[in-house]
Amino acid sequence: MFIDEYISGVAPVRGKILLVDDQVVNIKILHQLLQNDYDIYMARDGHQAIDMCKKVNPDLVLLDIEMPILNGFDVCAHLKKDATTRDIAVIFISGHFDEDKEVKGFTLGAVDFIHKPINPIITKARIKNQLTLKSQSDLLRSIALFDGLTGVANRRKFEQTLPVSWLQCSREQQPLTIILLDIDFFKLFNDTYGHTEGDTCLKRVAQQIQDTVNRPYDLVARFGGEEFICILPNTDLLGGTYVAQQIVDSIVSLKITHETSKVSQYVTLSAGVATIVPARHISEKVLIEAADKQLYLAKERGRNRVLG
Ligand code: GH3
Ligand code: MG
Ligand code: MG
Ligand code: MG
Ligand code: MG
Repeated sequence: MFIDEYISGVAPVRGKILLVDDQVVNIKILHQLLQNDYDIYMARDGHQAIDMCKKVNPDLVLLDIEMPILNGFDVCAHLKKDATTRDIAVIFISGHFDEDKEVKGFTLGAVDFIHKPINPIITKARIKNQLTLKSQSDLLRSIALFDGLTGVANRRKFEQTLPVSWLQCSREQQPLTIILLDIDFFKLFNDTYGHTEGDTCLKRVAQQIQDTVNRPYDLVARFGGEEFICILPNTDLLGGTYVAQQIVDSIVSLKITHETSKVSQYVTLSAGVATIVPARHISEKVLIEAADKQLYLAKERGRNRVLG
């Protein structure tokens, strides 16, 4: 996800709505009401609803409460527990007004309730309001967590993600790898071509790193000025070093001219790689410091290289 998509409006303007009801007739009514304004997806039971949420990432779910096996409350609780579906807005559709049920629904994280038989005009208005709120909070979240210049995750997002990956790898006794990347002689690049060209270079480098590191649980973040950091869960030192070398090679192949660089005629990167099988009693700092040390050595040994 890149912040520019939100700001420039490249992201789809049509909201995505998932309709969940065990009775086809109810889905049909809502579908007819909403199909002209939104992209509509449908699910007939709770399990299907959860799968669809993960697959299509809708903006909003209209969720029936009374369903066999997994009812609407169970589905909502499930969505709110999972970081990948937590931000989807949930509106419950209920057969009749029931105070206790509504309180329960809101406590679980629903944003609204609609009662059957539905009033088409009010339902449409409520849905539109909720989708507006959803897009505003998506925008705020992306501004808070993504770097405004390069579009990759920012330091805050990195600091939120590292403990999650740490815990996950610690539970599974899997290695966790960090790659720290730093552009070589970037001060000279700015001095030679100016700060605006420097910014353009940073964007291209960030995009290239992001394109190279693309497994679902990996993260690429801007760590500081011209430094980037990658989190690679379930990756050992060999795998991490391989990815780092791919990044370093791919930056050279961008052929961004850097005539004052002391290592190449093009912009290059140096990389430090470190791996650990995390445990709760070890601080995450240890891993970053180890990668930083390797990066320092990569610089010292000539730059445009990976050390791990
Ligand atoms: P080294 O190979 O040792 O890493 O040398 P370097 O010149 O890249 O390292 P140094 O830390 O001396 O300089 C980093 C430069 O990155 C200095 C700073 O002006 C530039 N920089 C940091 N953030 C930005 C930015 O947002 N835009 C631009 N254009 N330049 C930036
Ligand atoms: Mg039902
Ligand atoms: Mg630096
Ligand atoms: Mg430096
Ligand atoms: Mg540098």
